[in-house]
Amino acid sequence: MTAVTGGPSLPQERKLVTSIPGPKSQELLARKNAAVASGVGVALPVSIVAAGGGVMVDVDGNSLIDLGSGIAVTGVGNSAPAVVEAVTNQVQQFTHTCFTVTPYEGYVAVAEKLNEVTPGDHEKRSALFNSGAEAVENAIKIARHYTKKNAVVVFDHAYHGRTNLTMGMTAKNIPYKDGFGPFAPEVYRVPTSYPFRDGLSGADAASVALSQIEKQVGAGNLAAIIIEPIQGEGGFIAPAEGFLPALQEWATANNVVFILDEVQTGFARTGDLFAANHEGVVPDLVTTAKGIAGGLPLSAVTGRAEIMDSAHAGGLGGTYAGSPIACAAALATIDTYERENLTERAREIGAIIDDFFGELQKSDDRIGDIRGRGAMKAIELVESGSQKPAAALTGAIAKAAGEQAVVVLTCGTFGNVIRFLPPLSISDELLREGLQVVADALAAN
Ligand code: PLZ
Repeated sequence: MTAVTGGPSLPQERKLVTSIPGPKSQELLARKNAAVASGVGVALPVSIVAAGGGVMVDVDGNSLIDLGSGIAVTGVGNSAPAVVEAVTNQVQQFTHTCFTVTPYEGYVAVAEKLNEVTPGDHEKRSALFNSGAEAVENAIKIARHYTKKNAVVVFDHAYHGRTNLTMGMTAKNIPYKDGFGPFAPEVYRVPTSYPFRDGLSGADAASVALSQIEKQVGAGNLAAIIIEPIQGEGGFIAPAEGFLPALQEWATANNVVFILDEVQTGFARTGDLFAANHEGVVPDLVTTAKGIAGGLPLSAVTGRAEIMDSAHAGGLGGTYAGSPIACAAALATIDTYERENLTERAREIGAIIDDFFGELQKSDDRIGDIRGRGAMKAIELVESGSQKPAAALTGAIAKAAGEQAVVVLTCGTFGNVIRFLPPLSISDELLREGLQVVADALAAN
């Protein structure tokens, strides 16, 4: 097969030329199984050779509709032209120095941009890293250093990463934690707001969480509260209105650093540049990654100058942290969100998904809940006439959609949520076609 160039000029179509996975993808899968550690699983074993707009093309020539964006990363689209150009220019200049050895402008420019666009107009500083987990680890380091306290509060259904500290902060045992302990100490878990299942108002859910924090941890020991404004891997759980502001208020009153983990929700995905903005919540620190750099590995902690500056020189960093290539990509990516008004596009995508499943829900009560914001939407599937999670059905739908050349991801503590995270560069037609394939799979199961 001749090389296919990715980006938005790829034919925007769903096309099946073999069964999925096709023979060449299966060859790669066999090589993968012989060469790659089994712990590194794959959701859909198709071998991708090009991607852009709203499609991914595999080695067998199938063209798949992408409803996952590589887990909320390629918001601007895969191989977005501005990103390709910025990265190409940067690799021709220099590829690496290590910012903490000899600095360069791209890192500083990304920090300036993050300080400008993240929630709140107070004075801020940023520090750059490689992955979401690394950003979360560093946010906790910084909060502990600033407050001189140790404890960290996390929530039911939380996901914060796969490193030792962030694994302990993550709620779900299988597959993230099982057998991988012991975990770091001083991490305490409290109930979240899960309107579909707890039926509580935001204020009531917050008072449950806060009273548990006061009784079991104590503000005098607590360095930070960290929460995803919409929980991602845990099931796209959007808290009831008022929950996040109540947590923030309590944290501020108690000298506790309030951290929002916007690794999955960040950068236009939810119909605003950050999910915090929907309720006017201003975190002390915010962690970002994924959508920040159009597919290149970059993450950040951004927050109040006095908190960020409390760590001594040399206390924060990493060999590749804030790579010049990833920084060039980030500047082009953030500019693209703004230039192409992708927050508006995310809201349009959200409205299409809401309408589509809202209609379907009228005749299929297995769609228990439709939730999320913007282009971060999900359906929670239950057994008919109940709230019992329908995990097997959810898995069957994702599998069937994959076989019909639509990439969808599942999530949720109970494994019964189908999530939609399309690239914001997808067309309405492709999006609707992808949703219809999911609906057909639901009808057939
Ligand atoms: N915080 C809110 O969503 C990453 C992980 C999928 P990394 N989520 C996808 C998997 O199976 O590993 C995530 C997140 C939130 C932190 C992270 C961690 O980001 O870049 O994967 O380390």
